Amino acid sequence: MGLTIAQKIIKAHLVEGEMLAGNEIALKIDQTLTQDATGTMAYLEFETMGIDRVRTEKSVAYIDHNTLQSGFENADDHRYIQSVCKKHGIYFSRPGNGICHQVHLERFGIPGKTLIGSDSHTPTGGGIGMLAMGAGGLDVAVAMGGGAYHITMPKMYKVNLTGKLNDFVTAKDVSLEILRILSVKGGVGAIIEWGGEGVKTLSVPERATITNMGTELGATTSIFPSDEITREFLAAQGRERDYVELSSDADAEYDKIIDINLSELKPLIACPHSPDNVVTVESLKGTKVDQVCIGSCTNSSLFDMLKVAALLKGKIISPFVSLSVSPGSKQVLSMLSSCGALTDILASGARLLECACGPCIGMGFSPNSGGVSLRTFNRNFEGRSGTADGQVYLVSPETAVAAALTGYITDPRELGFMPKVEMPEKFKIDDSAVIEPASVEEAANLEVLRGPNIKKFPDSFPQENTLKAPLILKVGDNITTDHIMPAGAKILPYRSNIPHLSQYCFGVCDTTFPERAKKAGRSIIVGGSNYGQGSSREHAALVPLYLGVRAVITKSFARIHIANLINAGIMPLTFKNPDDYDKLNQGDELELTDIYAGMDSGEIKLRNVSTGEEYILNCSFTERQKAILKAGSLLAYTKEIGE
Ligand code: MIC
Ligand code: SF4
Repeated sequence: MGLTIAQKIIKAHLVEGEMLAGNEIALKIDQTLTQDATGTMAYLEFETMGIDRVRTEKSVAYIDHNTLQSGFENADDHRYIQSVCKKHGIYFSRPGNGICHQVHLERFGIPGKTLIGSDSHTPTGGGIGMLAMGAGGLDVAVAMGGGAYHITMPKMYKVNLTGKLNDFVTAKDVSLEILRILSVKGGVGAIIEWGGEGVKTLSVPERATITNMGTELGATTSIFPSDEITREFLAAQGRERDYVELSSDADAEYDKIIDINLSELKPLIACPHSPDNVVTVESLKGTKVDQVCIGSCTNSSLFDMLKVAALLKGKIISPFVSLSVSPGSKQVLSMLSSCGALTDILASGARLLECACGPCIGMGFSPNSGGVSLRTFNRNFEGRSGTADGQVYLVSPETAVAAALTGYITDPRELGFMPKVEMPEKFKIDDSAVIEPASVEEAANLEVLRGPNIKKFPDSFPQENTLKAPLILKVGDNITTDHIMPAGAKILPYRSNIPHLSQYCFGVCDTTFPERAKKAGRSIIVGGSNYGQGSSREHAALVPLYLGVRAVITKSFARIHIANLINAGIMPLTFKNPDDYDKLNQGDELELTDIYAGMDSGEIKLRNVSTGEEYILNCSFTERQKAILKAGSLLAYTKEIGE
């Protein structure tokens, strides 16, 4: 049987396990990336492992999430990351150099290589045929130390593209269409390969928009073939040597095939508060808009920005709308500036923000109360914008410009003529904002600089055979990591300070949770399906751990979050009968007995002490996962086995 693109890369990197969907496999990781909001924790974990120098082919640390440095906290964390990088062999991309995924695609990504990043949108690299996956910080730390990355061997889905996008219909609309078809749970346990004749009509930045947003499907990753278009992109980045051709075999088999005819797509929009809440832009025509944001790792390429500039040229935005534009990288910004496109953007009345995540992670530019904000981003989870009742819609850059000009949700096709935008033959190459690590000799004498914001890592608790604890919080379906551990300008500076962060845990759902959990000492959370979707932040496991959470029982989990829970030593369990979810109430006293035997048999008994009822919970832990839970955490386990 032939192989898919992902299967070929997996085969070439397999260090353990069998390539059968559902089996645990371990992969050799060629490259890693971190960003500042997850990076401090990842490097603290790396340091605990006592390894002098990273063992990957290339590891890069980006500072892009919290670049405001509104107090010493972030400035200290950035200085810490920079000093760790210098000492341990990691490249350091300075604040201002751009968003990790955009810069990595431009300067470091290589087709056919494996990449894991402590950020859920790492699959952006799939746009050039990398097997790129989001992971928790600890998994990235282990990979930097040369350890393998463990995942469940995914199923293979294929999206077969035919036709060609019409003017004003974009790669973002393709992403929204697949979300409409599959939903935010539809990609769980799968890798999505994009193929078919239509692929040849999509440039690398368009492909990267699609693989970036594949994260919102819950997919392990998404990937495009590496072809002539990839070669041209790499050559334009001065990296033709990194090109390898990659395609699936003609007889490769897929678990699901979805057909999309690009020619038939219309401009789409995701309504609050979920990326799969998708309708056509024309169906919302006339809705008043307060704010428009263009940027984020989904839509901040030079290609996107040049289209925005061409559409804004000679026009002035509506006086009732505020428009922000954040180019994805220093390369994008400097090229926009040298060709004059930046002037067209600014002349329209737009505000230029730094080349960083910015409003996407709630770092400023929050909408007014109840305000309607159209964003070219990938997530519109409740409260993520920083305004609790903000109404965030996800759109393409073209739809964003149409709304900024008219003040209302407007089908961009009404703008009339779409100016032609070409990809440059050569990008402007200037890597001066990437600081190289020190040589081995030099590194030995370097000091790592730590600030007072870096607090102790929470203690881990080896899993005991019985767990008796109250059901401290019951939540519904599709709980995101933004619910569990919110981000935003007020909280993000404390990503290396778990005690401080803990005050905000589950704040969107229940502000009394942190106090109640602390008082209970140890506790259990119950959730619905797709619990923990969204970000890769391991803080969504570490903070509950700090507050005493010992087990989370749900209908189902999102991939990265379940790994983070296990790594932190919190037991993730699912209801054998999903209807039992309805029989549990917040405040019930719960008891799990014979946990060790249950881990082996795959079923653990849950007794509701308050009602006397009993239920069966599923757990399908691998031997390694059982050992991690029994040791108390992945770090404790790694130390135990002396990896
Ligand atoms: C996000 O988009 O939610 C983030 C912020 O980039 C996160 C990482 C984080 O929480 O630091 C992600 O997607 O993994
Ligand atoms: Fe940054 Fe937003 Fe992309 Fe996350 S989704 S990496 S916050 S731009």
